[in-house]
Amino acid sequence: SKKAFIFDLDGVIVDTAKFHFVAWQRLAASLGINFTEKENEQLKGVSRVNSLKKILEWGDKEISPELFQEKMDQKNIEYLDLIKTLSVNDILPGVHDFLLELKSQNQPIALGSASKNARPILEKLGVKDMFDVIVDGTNVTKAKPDPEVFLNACNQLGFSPQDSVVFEDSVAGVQAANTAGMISIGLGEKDILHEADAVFNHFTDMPQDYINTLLNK
Ligand code: B16
Ligand code: MG
Repeated sequence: SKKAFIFDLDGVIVDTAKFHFVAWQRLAASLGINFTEKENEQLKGVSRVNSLKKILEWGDKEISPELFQEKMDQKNIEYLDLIKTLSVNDILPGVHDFLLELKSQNQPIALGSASKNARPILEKLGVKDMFDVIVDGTNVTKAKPDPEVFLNACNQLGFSPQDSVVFEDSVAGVQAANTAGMISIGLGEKDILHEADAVFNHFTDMPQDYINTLLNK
């Protein structure tokens, strides 16, 4: 039987977190704020607006709405510059093979990302056409841990949440999948993503037995 397979983008399909980090760090510095890697961890899966709000909060700084908008634009320009050389070589280990396996079984595939840059990134990676449905930061109003992004994806694919599987690298994303009543699979560290139904370091660590169970084979 079929399931809806929903993938987060940053941290699951491609490691863009390192580029978000550099861009946010430069931006924070321009405001005289020190921004650490630990803080960056908390921004994973968080929208651009909410990320800047958090950085200002941590730096105990207030700025005008005009400057806020300017800083958001500036961050995205930096980020786009950092990711301009992304290519098929940047797809995380095992992702492409797993997508191919799902495709060969005619399993529906969706993207569920907070990023407004999701479509051009999937294009650079050469996998955009493998997605039947793309839900990203341009379609969604409520950010993870709100389940909106994943519910929207499974609705568009015509599946119920119980028959949907979500792959996530962020705590907020795992919580969103759980709240939606979906199967949540964490990609990353077990102690950080302990709320997920299962956690693997990479797709290459996901045993074939486990994949078969997901596919009810
Ligand atoms: P953008 P995901 C999220 O993507 C990132 O994890 C997060 O760090 C970023 O701030 C957010 O997208 C917004 O991205 O600035 O490109 O719109 O993990 O939900 O795929
Ligand atoms: Mg992510």
